[in-house]
Amino acid sequence: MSTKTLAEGASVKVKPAHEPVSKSFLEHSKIWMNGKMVPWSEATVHIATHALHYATAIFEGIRCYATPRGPAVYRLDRHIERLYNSSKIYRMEPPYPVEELSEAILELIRINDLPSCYIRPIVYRGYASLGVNPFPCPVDVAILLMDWGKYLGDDALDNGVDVCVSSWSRMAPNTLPALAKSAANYMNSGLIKMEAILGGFHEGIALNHDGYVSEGSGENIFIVRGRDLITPPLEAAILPGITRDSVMTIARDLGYAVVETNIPREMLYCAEEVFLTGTAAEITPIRSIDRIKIGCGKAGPVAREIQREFFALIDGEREDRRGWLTHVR
Ligand code: PPE
Repeated sequence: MSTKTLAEGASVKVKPAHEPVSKSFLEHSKIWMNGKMVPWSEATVHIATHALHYATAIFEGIRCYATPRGPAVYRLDRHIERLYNSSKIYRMEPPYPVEELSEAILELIRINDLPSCYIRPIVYRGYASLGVNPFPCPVDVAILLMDWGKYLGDDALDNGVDVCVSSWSRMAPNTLPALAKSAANYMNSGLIKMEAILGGFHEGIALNHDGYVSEGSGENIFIVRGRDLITPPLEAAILPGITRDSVMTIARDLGYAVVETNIPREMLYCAEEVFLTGTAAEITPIRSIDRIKIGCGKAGPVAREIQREFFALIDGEREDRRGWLTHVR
């Protein structure tokens, strides 16, 4: 646990996402596949799997945190709801009731006896026949547990990251639905991410089809202006992030005004603070954009305040008033 002192003297503790679980441990873990607990080595798919050729897959990324009351899944219901909604959009709803899939996640964590982990449920078109038409192929479901430390680097939460505005845009409306967390959308994310890495940045921010700020390759984005927290609206081709929703709720509780509106690119450069949100990225401050220093060039006080509230729930320092944690045991 690292402790940072802000200019104003407030002490901020940022908890690591979870204790690391070794790769070899995970490779001996069980994976849930179509209702069965399967050893890691046997959880394979055929090369003719439809999803491999046509990206016919929907997935989620969920964190299970180590809390004082044992492992707890963060906002499980909302993630499952988004998984089913994404699947509905693509006419490939999982052949299991919501409750069964939620329980399967909890059971998998129990069976693998993990204190914390990153959960990756995936719904995909399996093997029947190739060709664009997905209908003949079965809808298969799997749940994989992984270890995922800090998404954008070990010190990202404390020190912030350097990002660029990507030359790639997010999907235009009527192309690929941005509200669905589909594998296909991540080909776009991959282009944004590779360009950023090759340019020496931690992450890339994409604009949308109209040239307004959309989101990072795997995160939503917020800017701070005084007591206002501004974030692009759903129609800016963003994934409706669950961390985004948590941050908006926490910020309102703290007395900030949350505004969902189009953000012109240049507003990023002049913001007092900019930060990214996501399950993997949690709340990651941005210290520079296109090599222009943002605010004081380090994690700003608003991002730190929201981080503190976010982790206070997980650390058991705040009561879980909204039922955001599902305890595994
Ligand atoms: N936008 C995108 C494009 C995105 O991928 C994520 C999550 C978000 C916003 C934030 O959504 P939420 O997690 O519900 O707050 N990205 C996942 C990681 C992507 C990856 O596999 O890499 C995640 O954070 O789990």
